Amino acid sequence: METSEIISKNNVSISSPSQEEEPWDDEKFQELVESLPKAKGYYGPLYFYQGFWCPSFSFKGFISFQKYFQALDTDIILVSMPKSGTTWLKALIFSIANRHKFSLQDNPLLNLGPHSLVPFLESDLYLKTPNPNFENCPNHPRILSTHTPYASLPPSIKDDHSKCKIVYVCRNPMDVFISYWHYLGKLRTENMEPMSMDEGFEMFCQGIHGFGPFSDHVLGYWKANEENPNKILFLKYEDLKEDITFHVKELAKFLGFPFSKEEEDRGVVEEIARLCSFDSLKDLEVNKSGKSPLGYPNSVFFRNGEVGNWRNFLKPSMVEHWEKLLQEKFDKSGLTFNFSCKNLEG
Ligand code: PAP
Repeated sequence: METSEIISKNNVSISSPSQEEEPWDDEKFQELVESLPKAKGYYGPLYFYQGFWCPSFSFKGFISFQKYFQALDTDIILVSMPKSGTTWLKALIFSIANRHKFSLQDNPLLNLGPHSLVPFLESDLYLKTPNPNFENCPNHPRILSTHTPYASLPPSIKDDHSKCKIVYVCRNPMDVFISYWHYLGKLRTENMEPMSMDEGFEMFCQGIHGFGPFSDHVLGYWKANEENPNKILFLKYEDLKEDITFHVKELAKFLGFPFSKEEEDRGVVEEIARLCSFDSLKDLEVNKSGKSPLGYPNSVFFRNGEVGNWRNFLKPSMVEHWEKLLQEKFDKSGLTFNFSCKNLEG
């Protein structure tokens, strides 16, 4: 069933939560869960809520995050679809914002994974408690991360008065799917039902995947960036790969920590880019043998970090089908991805 059909069938509306609402008890939460459309998902069940598919394991965390999170003007909120460059951006933003606190040789990234330094809101901080103690946040100013679609962000982040910054990173959906597929393959347990890549791909195309549909997620932030470019920075993984120095400088400027001429002359921009590069992070002991706050091996966040790796896995017929669907969605937005099948066979 298409997501749009599910939306109309279940009369799902996208509403912002009110801060005055009663705190949620378990019973109310269970009632909500029971009322929601559900899908199998290729890594555990998904619940359809406010127009997106939320992984069941982070649903409670998401509800608490949306209801109770109070943004500070100094907050930096990193948002992404899973597998779009979250780990990379966590490392970059952390290093840019904290570069005056320690030298690069003492950067905590050398001993802690990016996910330990920049926690997820719904699937880490609010997953553990509806009232996280931000005093324990591993970074100041607070750099926090979420996969939540724009329409469902807590009001305190989107508020006209809020001066917090949002950095959004997106990636070619074909690479997102392939990255996701390998990631979940590594985390799958024996008691999960097997699923073929064709079946997983079909679900992704229909928007039935964690925080999907992809197009709604990306377009939500694309439009928000068009309306408010000083608050929301929209980045593409592929653009960072092409010119990381330029984007590190842009990121620093946007966040309000621009590099001085003296820093640029000393090569600080290049040093940060190098430290946060795929090869450098992947080879750190902490990312080879350490664990993320959710207990996943850090190594699952580093596969090959390539652009266009999907060409090794997807058949032209699969790409053609999905490309048509995406083109309809992105048609007038001005946002494009490279779906060229050059190098594909069969
Ligand atoms: P998350 O949203 O679950 O945290 P995320 O970090 O977005 O995951 O995705 C991991 C992808 O980013 C992997 O892509 P791949 O499967 O296509 O290889 C991973 O390799 C890539 N990645 C991780 N760190 C970096 C980095 N420093 N530079 C470039 N790509 C990276």
